[in-house]
Amino acid sequence: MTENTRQLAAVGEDGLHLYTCPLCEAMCGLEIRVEDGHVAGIRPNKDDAWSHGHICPKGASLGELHEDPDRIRRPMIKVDGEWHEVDWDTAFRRCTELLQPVIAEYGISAVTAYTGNPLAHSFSLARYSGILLGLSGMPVTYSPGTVDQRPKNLSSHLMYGGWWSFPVPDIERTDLLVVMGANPAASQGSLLAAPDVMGLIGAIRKRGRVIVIDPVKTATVDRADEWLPITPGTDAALLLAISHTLFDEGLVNLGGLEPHLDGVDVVRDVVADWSPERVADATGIGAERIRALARELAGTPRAVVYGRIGTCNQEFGSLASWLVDVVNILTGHFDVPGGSMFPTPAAWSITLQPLPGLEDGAPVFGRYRTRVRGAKEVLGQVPVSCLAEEIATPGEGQIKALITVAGNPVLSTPAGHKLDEALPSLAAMISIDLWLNETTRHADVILPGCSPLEQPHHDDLILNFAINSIANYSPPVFAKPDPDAPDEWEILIRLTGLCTGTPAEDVDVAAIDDGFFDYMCFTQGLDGAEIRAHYAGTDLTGGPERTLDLTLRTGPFGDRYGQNPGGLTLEKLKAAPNGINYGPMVPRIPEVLGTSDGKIRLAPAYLLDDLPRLARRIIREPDDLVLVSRRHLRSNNSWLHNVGPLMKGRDRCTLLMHKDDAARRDLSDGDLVAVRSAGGCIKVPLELTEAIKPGVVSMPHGWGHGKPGTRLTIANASPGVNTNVLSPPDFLDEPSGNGALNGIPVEVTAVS
Ligand SMILES: Nc1nc2c(c(=O)[nH]1)N[C@H]1C(S)=C(S)[C@@H](COP(=O)(O)OP(=O)(O)OC[C@H]3O[C@@H](n4cnc5c(=O)[nH]c(N)nc54)[C@H](O)[C@@H]3O)O[C@H]1N2
Ligand SMILES: Nc1nc2c(c(=O)[nH]1)N[C@H]1C(S)=C(S)[C@@H](COP(=O)(O)OP(=O)(O)OC[C@H]3O[C@@H](n4cnc5c(=O)[nH]c(N)nc54)[C@H](O)[C@@H]3O)O[C@H]1N2
Ligand code: SF4
Ligand SMILES: [Mo]
Repeated sequence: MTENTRQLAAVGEDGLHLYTCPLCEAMCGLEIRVEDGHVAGIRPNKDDAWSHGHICPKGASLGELHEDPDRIRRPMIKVDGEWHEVDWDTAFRRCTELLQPVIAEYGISAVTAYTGNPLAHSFSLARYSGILLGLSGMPVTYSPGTVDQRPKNLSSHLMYGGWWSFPVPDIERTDLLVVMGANPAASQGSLLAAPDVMGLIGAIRKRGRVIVIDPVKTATVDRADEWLPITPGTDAALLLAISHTLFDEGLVNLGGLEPHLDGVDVVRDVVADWSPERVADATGIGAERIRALARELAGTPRAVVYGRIGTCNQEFGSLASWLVDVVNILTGHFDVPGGSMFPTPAAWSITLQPLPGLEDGAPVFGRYRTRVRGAKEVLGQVPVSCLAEEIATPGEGQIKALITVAGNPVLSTPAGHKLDEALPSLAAMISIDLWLNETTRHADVILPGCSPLEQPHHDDLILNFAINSIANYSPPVFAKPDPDAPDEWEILIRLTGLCTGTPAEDVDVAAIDDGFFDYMCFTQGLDGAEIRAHYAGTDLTGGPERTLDLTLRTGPFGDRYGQNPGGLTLEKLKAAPNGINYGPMVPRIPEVLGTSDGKIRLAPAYLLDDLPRLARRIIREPDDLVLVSRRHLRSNNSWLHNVGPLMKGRDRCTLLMHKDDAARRDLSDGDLVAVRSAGGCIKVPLELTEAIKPGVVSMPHGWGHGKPGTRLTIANASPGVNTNVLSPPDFLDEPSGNGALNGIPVEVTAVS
C-alpha cells in the first residue's frame, strides 16, 4: 500500500491513523487502527520514509498507555493530604497561592525545576522547555542530563564549540562498528537515532564486523562478531592506548580534516605515555588485542567507534567521550561516510543555539558552586544528586519550591531515596506529569498534559542524532477530551510567568509565545513581527506547530518563507503522511563548528587536566565487585511499568552475577541477596549467568515502585527495587559532574 491508496482517518475518527512513536530515538512509524473510539491495533508502517516497518513492543502498546485508567486526565491538587480533581483555573490559582509567597519571602533562587527525559521526545515540552529554563529566573535547575550525556555535552562544547553538536556513527555505511557502553538491542539506539538499529547492525556484519566493548555480554553482543569484556570505568585508558598505537605504528590518517584540526601534536605527546601494556591489566583487555584493534580501525576504510551511556555514566565519562572522537579523527573516520558524522536535522532545535555565557573561550565550569556540597557548575548545571541536600539543608539559599516536568528523580537519580525523604519538606511542589508516581506523590499540584495520542508529533532534539535527514509530522490520533485544557507548552508558559511575578491564571500566554517565536526568528536573521504577520488568518497563530513550521522553513531544506520556492514547509510535510527522507548524513566540517577559530580542538586543556586522575585509577587495587546498569527493551527508564503487555514475562529487576562470583560467595540462582555500596543497601533476587565479566554485577534502574500514595496499579504489583539507592551522590565524572552510575564498588551477601 502507498499513501496514495491508503485512506487515512481524520483526527478522532475511527479508521487508520499514521503516527510516529514518541517513546525513543528510533522514531518508528506506526499504523494505528481505531475502532469505536479505541485503539484496536498498532502495526508498523512499512511505508514510513524513515523506519520502513520497524516497531518494538513499547510502540505496539501505546494504546494501553493511552487507555491506562491510572493516567491523570484532570489537574489535581492536594489538600490536607487528600487529592482532589479540579478545573484548570483552580489548579493554576493553587499554583499561584503556593509559589508566590515562597518567591516573596526567599526570592526566585529558592525555586528550582527538574526537567526529565520524556521532555526530549514531547511535541510541546521539547520546544517550550527553553522558556521555563531560560526566562523564569531560576538560577539553578536540574535534569537527568547529569546522569546521562553531560560528558558528551562537555567534550563537544570544548572540541566543536557546540554543546549539542554530537557526531553520530554512520551505521548505514560503515563496515566496522565498535560499540562501547551501549546496548542498542535494548535501548534501540541513543544519541544515535536509526531506524531498526539492530537490523542495520546485522547488515554491517554481512559486509564487515561488529565489536562490542562492554562488561556485560548483552543482547547486542549476541548479535555481534566479538565481545571485549572491559573493566567498568576504564574505557578512556583503552582509547588512550589505541591512540598510542596509532601514533606508534604510523597509522594516523587525518585525511581532509588536517587543516581543520588544532592540537594533534599535543595528543601525540600525551598518548606517548599510554602504551597498551600500561592499561592491559586495568582494562582487562590484552595489549596485543588493543594493538590489533587500532590496526583494524586504521586499516578499514569505513569504520567507526560509537560510545554511549556506559562511557558517560562512569568515573571517566568526559575523557572517554572525548577519546572516542579522537580515535575516530585519528583514523580518518570523521566527517566522512561510514565514519562519525554530524547529522543535518531537517528542523533545527533551540538547543543548537549557543547558550548565553557559553560563547567560545568563556569559562564553561566553576562559575558558581553549590551551597551544601560545593559542587562546581559545568555548562550551567550541577550534579542532580545535589538536589536532595539543597532541599534538606536549612540556611540562606535553601530550595523551598520545586517544579518537576516529566521526571521521576526519586527513582532515576543517585540516592533518589534521599530526595524521597527531602521532598515533603518543600513549601511548594508542582509537577507537570501524567502519573501519580514515586516523585509526583509529593507534589501539591499535578498538571497533566495530554496522552501522546492526543497530540501531534514531530521530533525535535532527536533529529540532531539521526543518521538520515528526516521530517515526519503526525496529527493527533484522538481529539483532546477537553478542548479547553491547556497543552503542556501553555502550562510551561504559565509557570514561567508565575516565576516572574504574574499569577499563573493571568499570564498572557500568547504574548510570551510570540516573544519566544520572535527570538527564534531573530536567531535566523528574520524579523519576528514580519514572520508572524505571515501567519495571520491561518491556523498557525501560535504554539509548537508554528514553531515547527519556522524551524522547518528556516532549516536546510526549507522554503525560507518564499526565498527557496518548493522548499519544505509544514504544509508540504502534512501532505506526506509517511514523512520525507532527505537521505544520509553529509560532511559538515567546517560549517558545523562553533569554535571562534573554526577549528576542531583535539586536545582541550580542561580534559587533559583529568589525566592524572585516570593514571591513579589504573594502578588502583582492583575492586572485588562493581555494579553497572542495564536496560530492557520493554522498560523505559521508570515509567512504562504500568503498561500490562510490557510487564509480561519473568521478573526483570534482578542482580545479574557471574556463576563463579556466586560460587565463591556460596550464592545460588534466585537467592535474595543484600547489595551494599557506600551509598546504601538494597535486597534483590539474584540471577546467575556466564554472560558477564567476573567481578561485575548488573542491575536495571527505574524500579522501586509500590510506594504509598502512588497510583500505579500494575507497576506496584511488581515493584522491584531502586538500584539508585546504591549510587553514591558524590561518585562522579569530575570534569562534567555527571554521576558515575557504573563501576560502583559493591558487596553482595546472602540474606539470612
Ligand atoms: N527500552 C529502553 N530503551 C531506552 C531506555 C530504556 O530505559 N529502555 N532509555 C533511554 C535512555 S534515557 C537512554 S539515555 C538510552 C541509553 O541507551 P544505551 O547507551 O544503549 O544504554 P544501555 O542499554 O543502558 O547500555 C549501556 C551499556 O553500557 C555497559 N557499561 C556499563 N559500564 C560500562 C563501562 O564502564 N564501559 C563500557 N564500555 N560499558 C559499560 C552496560 O553493561 C550496558 O550494556 O536508552 C534509551 N532507550
Ligand atoms: N542507575 C541508573 N540510573 C539511571 C540511568 C542508568 O543508566 N542507571 N539512566 C539515567 C538516564 S539516561 C535518564 S534519561 C534518567 C531518566 O530520568 P527521569 O527523566 O527522571 O525518569 P523517567 O523514568 O524517564 O521519568 C519520566 C517521567 O515523565 C512522566 N511522563 C511520561 N510522559 C510524559 C509526558 O508526555 N508529559 C509529561 N509531563 N510527563 C510525562 C512519567 O510519568 C515520569 O514521571 O534516568 C537515569 N537514571
Ligand atoms: S523502537 Fe519501540 S519505543 Fe522506540 S520508537 Fe520504535 S516502537 Fe517506539
Ligand atoms: Mo537517558
